[in-house]
This record gives sequence, C-alpha cells and structure tokens, in this order.
Amino acid sequence: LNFSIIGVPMDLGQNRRGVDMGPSAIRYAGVVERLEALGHNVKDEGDIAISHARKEQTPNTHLRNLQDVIEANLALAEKVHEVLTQGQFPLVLGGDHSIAIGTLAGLADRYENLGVIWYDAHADLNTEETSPTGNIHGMPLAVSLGLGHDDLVNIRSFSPKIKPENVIIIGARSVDPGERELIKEKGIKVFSMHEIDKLGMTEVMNQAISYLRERKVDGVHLSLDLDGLDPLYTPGVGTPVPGGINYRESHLAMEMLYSSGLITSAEFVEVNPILDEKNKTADVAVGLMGSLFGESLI
Ligand code: DIR
Ligand code: MN
Ligand code: MN
Ligand code: MN
Repeated sequence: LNFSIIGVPMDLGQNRRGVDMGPSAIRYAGVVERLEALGHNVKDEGDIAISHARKEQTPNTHLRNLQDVIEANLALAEKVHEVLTQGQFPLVLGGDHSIAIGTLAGLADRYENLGVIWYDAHADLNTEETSPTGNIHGMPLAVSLGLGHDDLVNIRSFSPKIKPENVIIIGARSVDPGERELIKEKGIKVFSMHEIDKLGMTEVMNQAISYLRERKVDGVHLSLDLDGLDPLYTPGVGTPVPGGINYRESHLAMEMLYSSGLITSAEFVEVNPILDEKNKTADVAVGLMGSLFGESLI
C-alpha cells in the first residue's frame, strides 16, 4: 500500500491535556519503519495545524472548544480528501477521537457506501443534548450520522457522511443512556464486551466481516480508539474503562481484517503519552498497525 500518514495533535475534544502528543508518540514508536518493513510505501504528511491559542467558548452551547474542533476538522477533512485523490491510503494518528469527524468527512464523498468499524470502549454517539460531559470526542459517530451541531455535521457541505446500517461498534462497555437509545433507534450493530466474551473474537470478526460484505460496502474505515483495549495494555488513554479487549484478541481482530482485504483507511486515536507508562500505548498502536497491514507470525 501507499500510505499517507496524517498526524492530528488535537486535545480539545476532551478534558485531559497530553493527547495532542499522540502523533509524536506513535512516530517515536516507529510507525513509519514498521510499515516500510512490510514493503509498504509511506509518506509522512506531517501534522494538521492545530491552534493552541484557544478560541473563546461559543456562548449558549454545551460543546467544549467548539470553534477549535470545527477548524481542526475542516483542515483534516481537506487533507484526507486530498491524499485520497492522490491514490494514497489515509492513516490518521490522533489526537482525541473528535478528529474522526474530519476523517470521515474527507472520506465520505469518495465512498458511496462506506463501512465503518468503531473499535472503542465507548459508542461516541452523544449529541449536545445527551452528552454528560460536553466533550466532542464522545460525539463523532453521531456527527457523522448527521446528528449534532450544524457546523460539525456539515463539514465539506454535505450530510450524513455514513449510514447507520454500515457501522459496527466493537468493544463497547461504557455507553450513555442517550447513546443506547440511538443504537436501538438506528439499528446500529454492536459487539459489546458481552458478545466478545460469549462468542470469542474469531466469531465476532467473522460476523462483522460478513455483515459488511452483505452490506456491499465500497470501502471500510477502521476507527480505533486505544481505550477499546483493556487499560492493562493501553494505560495511556484519557478515559480508561476496565474489562476491555485484550492484547491477543486485538491482534487477531487486526489480522482478520487484513485477510478480509476490506480496510481502505484507518485512524488510531486517544494515545496520551503523558498518562502512559513508557509509551506502552503507542507501542501497542504500532503493533496493531503491523497486524492490520500484513504482519504474520509465520
Ligand atoms: C462519554 C465518554 N461517553 C462522553 N466518551 C468517550 O463524554 O460522551 N469516548 N470517552 O471515547
Ligand atoms: Mn472514542
Ligand atoms: Mn471530491
Ligand atoms: Mn473511547
């Protein structure tokens, strides 16, 4: 593959500083070398410029740092769109998960029927009305489905970006009441920790892959929040939730996605080296990219 790595040093979609250093931590963990060793071509596009001179809060909204999040995602969407037109595979490094708004906006006019795998402890389906926190990193999936603040929903001037029946959430274990309602209302496919425990990761991934094939998707974006894994393996995340997906299960999931040949773009988000132990979380992220892009043991 011909990768374009796009760093997004964004930490304004949530409360804990340091996740803006995620792209550096992942580069330090050797992402470029790891992919090149697999025979891929890798172009590092550098980072999207994020202003750390924070804008004034938008009055009468519960959406934290709204203007900064809009600006960053407008720039990211343009960049993702640009690298796609060059035939590159977009690999986005976060940064908090609010950046998925821009990634999906940049992908969406290229794919008529994009599939999305959301690997996360959370559903990221809140809106301003349902959010318990006001943190936009808890909202990107809802925004991409067309629900949320107009300026977020209409990035690149169209909405929605994706269809609810093309979304699969894997690893959920912390879902807010409003998100649960939306999952039911839209019929979003969820493999929570309950299904992973009960069926095992092999069956979960087989079902997920068949589901997307039946939907006749023309591309699949993997949005991987490192908090989907158990914090034992990825402690450097802002909102850790115990009882998560383990290390081997996660590698197996990535290996099965590689074999499926379905994945056409990916992002790895919420790596916060300030909260980490010796860059463990970025190391795991790069390891998972290895499995996702062709490493095998034998
Ligand atoms: C929570 C946490 N559901 C919120 N969300 C997180 O703030 O909306 N998403 N951490 O990754
Ligand atoms: Mn998330
Ligand atoms: Mn276009
Ligand atoms: Mn999460």
